[in-house]
Amino acid sequence: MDKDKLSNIATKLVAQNKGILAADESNPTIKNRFDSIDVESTENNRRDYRELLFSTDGIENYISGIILYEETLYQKSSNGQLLSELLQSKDIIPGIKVDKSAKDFIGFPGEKITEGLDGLYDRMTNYYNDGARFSKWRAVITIGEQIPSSQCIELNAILLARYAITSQESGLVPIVEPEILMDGDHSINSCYEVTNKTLNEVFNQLEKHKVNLSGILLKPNMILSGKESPDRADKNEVAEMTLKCFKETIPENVPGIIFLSGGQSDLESIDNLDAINKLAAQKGDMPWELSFSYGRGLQSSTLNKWNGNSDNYLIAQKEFINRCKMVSDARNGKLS
Ligand code: 5MM
Repeated sequence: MDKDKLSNIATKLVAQNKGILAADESNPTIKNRFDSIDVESTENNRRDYRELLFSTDGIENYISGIILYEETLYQKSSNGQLLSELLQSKDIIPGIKVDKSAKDFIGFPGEKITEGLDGLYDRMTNYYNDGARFSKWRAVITIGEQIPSSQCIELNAILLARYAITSQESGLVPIVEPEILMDGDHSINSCYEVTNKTLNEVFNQLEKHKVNLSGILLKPNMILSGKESPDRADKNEVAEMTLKCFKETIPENVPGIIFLSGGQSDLESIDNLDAINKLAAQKGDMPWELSFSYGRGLQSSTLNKWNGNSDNYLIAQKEFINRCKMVSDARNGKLS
């Protein structure tokens, strides 16, 4: 494991103006997205849609890296070029989702635990040889009646730490993603408390398992009210609470925080990112880059414009580049 190499990649992924596109939907998830526009989730359709995104002119000005699902790493574009090589030719770094998804946490109803440690080092070594330079593992924490349990937080944190050290050993920068879901009617204070507890435990385990913090990126949720909360906090409160929580929990040598968009609408996720960066600039003492690793926040409007119809290709690409620029402006706190 070359420490400098890892931290150089991590730093490049959160370069000014830039962030990450999460295009690593597993097959069940992309099927849900395609169902919403009535498109069948075949291997070709998944390839066509992702090729549309990746080949959009100019995205390299806003996108530093793209997280791929394993299938996509080995797919070729319509003119026979590997999609990962298409990305490299634009100086976009290919990454890979390596977890095997969140499964029911047996004995703890309503909670999930992420699987995927078996054979992980060998898989990641192969991904490195096939061009990937970073990886991602997502843990999911649910807020509800009597949950999350401390067992769920602790075990997910241990698994994130084992994943992260294994990833660094294989040469891939780990993106550590503990997502507190926004499903439910909880208050912003509950989200703050659960996120605080979870991030503390995640960094406790990362340190115990000897993960080099300057060679990771953290992919957390923002501090938000639950989706069904009757009294949802506005973007200014979201920004205040998010930065307060991070100052209390995230070590200064982590180079970057790349938010997920979660269950927010795409515009809400962009507005909140902008408010967070505006406040960070005002405060002036944030040690980490505050960027994005958006899936739905970047893709939703493009997916709808495409609608599975090749006649809409250019219109969809135009939508995508506009959305990339907007999210990049928000990442700089410069959304007008
Ligand atoms: C793009 O979706 C990723 C994979 O999800 P599944 O394992 O459920 O298929 C997901 O991890 C994603 O990277 C993050 O949730 C961020 O995406 P959003 O849409 O929340 O920004």
